Amino acid sequence: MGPRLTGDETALWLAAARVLDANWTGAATVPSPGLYPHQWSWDSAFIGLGLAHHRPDRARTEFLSLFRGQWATGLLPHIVFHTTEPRHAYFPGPELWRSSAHPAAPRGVQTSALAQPPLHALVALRMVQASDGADRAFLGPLYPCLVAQHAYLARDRDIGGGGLASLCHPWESGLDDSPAWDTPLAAVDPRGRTYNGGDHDRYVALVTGMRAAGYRAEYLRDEHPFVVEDPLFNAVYLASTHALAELADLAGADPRPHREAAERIHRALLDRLWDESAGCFRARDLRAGRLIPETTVAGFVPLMDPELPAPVVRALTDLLLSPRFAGAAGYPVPTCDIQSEAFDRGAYWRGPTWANTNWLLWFGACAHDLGGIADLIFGSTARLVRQSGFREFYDPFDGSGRGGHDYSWSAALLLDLLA
Ligand code: 2M8
Repeated sequence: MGPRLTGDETALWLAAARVLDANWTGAATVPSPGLYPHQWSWDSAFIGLGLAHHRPDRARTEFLSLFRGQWATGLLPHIVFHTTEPRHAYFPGPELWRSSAHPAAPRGVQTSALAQPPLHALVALRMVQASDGADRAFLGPLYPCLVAQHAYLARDRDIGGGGLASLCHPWESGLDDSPAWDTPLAAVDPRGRTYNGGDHDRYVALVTGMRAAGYRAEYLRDEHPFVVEDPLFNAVYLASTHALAELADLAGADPRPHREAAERIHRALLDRLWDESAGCFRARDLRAGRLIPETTVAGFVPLMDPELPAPVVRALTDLLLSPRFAGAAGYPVPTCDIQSEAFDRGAYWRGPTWANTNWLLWFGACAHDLGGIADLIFGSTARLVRQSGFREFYDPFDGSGRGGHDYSWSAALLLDLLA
């Protein structure tokens, strides 16, 4: 155990470490036992933050397992499948993606064909900074993989041409059923499929359309019906691009292309996603050609940008602390505007508080020396865990736990917050 902790914090630390130990498969960490039996991309990044304090050797193995799934295009898939045992059935499994049939997909491992928020370079940097030097050796093989991951986003996903990466599926956002996706998703033809009904048919239809087009970038650019630019994804992309420049220095490579890329993403976030009249960032629907009016927690994540202008930071913090978000929630930060019609305190990404979005906002608050907000988020996250355990998500009013139990990222991020 690393940091100096109070007795109560020590108990929390040990409980979090036990969750990570129990969810460790020998090669990676499952997000939650039973519910999610494979490896998810941004879960692994959050888990890496926690493992770096608890088991740095496992943090390295976790990343190497994930990057085994990387495609020749540079795409780092959002799921790397680890088991085919029927008792671990998860839908959609490898049969939906058929990655083995694709020439750019890796051999010997099955994967999805979507991205997730690219937090990995930022986590790799923190792993190296936290380590005694062992991670430097690990950086050699990892650095080119991170560069390829970012190059894929810049080359194949800048569909709007303005410097941001586009999402082609709600699953790529990490906030699957966020109210922000309701309108662009409603425009997708579900093609009569009946898997689980409703949005699920559209989720599957989006994948089968991509698959039928061989996951080609030209199809995504010209024909795919769901294309959005998301402030959370792109803020994480920007933070990781800054980290990539620092990693380049450590790896003896040229940091300048990454600095230039960061400058481009920083400008594009402000030019394309900042809504001055609303005082927040919003997602842009490229097919409808407009900003999506829903205000969600994703709109605050650009606080991770250290160069965000002071008036923008002020507008964001005012809204974050208002009764629409933290001001009315006993356990901030809810995923959706409490005053929105779409808000639902118990429904997944439509209202509850999550440890991982809290961590992103905590990181953003620290980047701007917003000590009060950082403390508020740290305190809320610790209270949630103390009261309800390491759950998947929490009711923002009474803090009761919802969804999966023994959730890896809730445990891992608590370790990082305590450390
Ligand atoms: C959830 O997403 C998966 C699909 O990728 C699902 O709904 O089955 C989301 O919360 C996502 O952000 C997360 O990475 C994944 C595993 O924790 O679960």
